[in-house]
Amino acid sequence: MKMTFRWFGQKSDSVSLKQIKQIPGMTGVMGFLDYKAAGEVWTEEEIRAYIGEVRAAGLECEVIESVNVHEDIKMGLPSRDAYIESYKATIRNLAKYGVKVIVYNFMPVFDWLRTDLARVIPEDGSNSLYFDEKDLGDMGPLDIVRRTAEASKGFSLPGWEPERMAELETTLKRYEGMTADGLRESFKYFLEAIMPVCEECGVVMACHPDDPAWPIFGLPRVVHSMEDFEKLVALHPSPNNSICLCTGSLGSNPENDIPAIVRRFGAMGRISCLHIRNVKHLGPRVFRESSHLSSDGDLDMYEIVKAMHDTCPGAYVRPDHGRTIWDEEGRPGYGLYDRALGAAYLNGLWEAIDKASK
Ligand SMILES: [Mn+2]
Repeated sequence: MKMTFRWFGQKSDSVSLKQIKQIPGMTGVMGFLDYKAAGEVWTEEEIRAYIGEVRAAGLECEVIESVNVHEDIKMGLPSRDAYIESYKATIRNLAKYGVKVIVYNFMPVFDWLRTDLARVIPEDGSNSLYFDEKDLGDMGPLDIVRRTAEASKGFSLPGWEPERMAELETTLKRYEGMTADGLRESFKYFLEAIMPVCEECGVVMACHPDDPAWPIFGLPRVVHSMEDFEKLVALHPSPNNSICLCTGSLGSNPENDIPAIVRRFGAMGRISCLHIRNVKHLGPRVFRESSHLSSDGDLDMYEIVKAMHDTCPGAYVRPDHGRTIWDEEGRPGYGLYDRALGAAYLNGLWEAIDKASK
């Protein structure tokens, strides 16, 4: 297990590299350039600057997140080839600076989605990200974009980049008639185009599951269950076509057996990294993000870490979203305190499981 932390860069993160470095067991960051639009090439200069800073703080940057896939690629438009060429250029540039894993997703239009970014947890007065499908029905896509932007406390939110959301109505219209199979066809085309480059420069692509783990606003989604992952790995046989196993995203659907999914694809060598967090189900399609502790949510963290230990022990891990606690000011889900507690807890589970296995 290589323990890491998401870091948005000096200008846009409330957490410093020094703070990250001081969390026990931290080996590096999962890097992120929050100002890059989907389809833009990440230049060598930008990558060198970001990774240089990380390394100067004594941390590694072997995983980069959210190199977003342009909507034209997902829609399968003729213009996709140019965007795929840009994507390949970004892969090559990242590889030159030691990046080994790129996390991405293939969700049309919307990335992760919540209906409240700061829902108070009555038991202890902390707050966390919250979702209720009923609220979504009342709001509609444009309302949810406006509300999410307003609630972001001035921080950019990954997946909610303003330029992606600006043309929302047009984009939604263009997806009309797109089926899950159609989306998968576009996915296959994308993977077939980029896999040779990944193999050539030693970069593994890690697909992040849909969050929440079902289709929203009538848009198809194809990465949110054991069956979907079976189809995803079958889209391209290369081990460079891998999964970023996000327990909280998959866990939004109580029917997903996360430890079983980790075991299945870990044993196949298709899990290169994990986002680990816990969720508490409050009703059908209603949930909040809880602390990492198993008894605070509905996921069994011991079983998840054990499955990882048994099948993909070398994977990169990061504590995913945390609650906002101790009156911290920061980006919703990405404060320091609760994620640091999550990392410490995961380290403890790992040590116990590892020693017991010997
Ligand atoms: Mn995640």
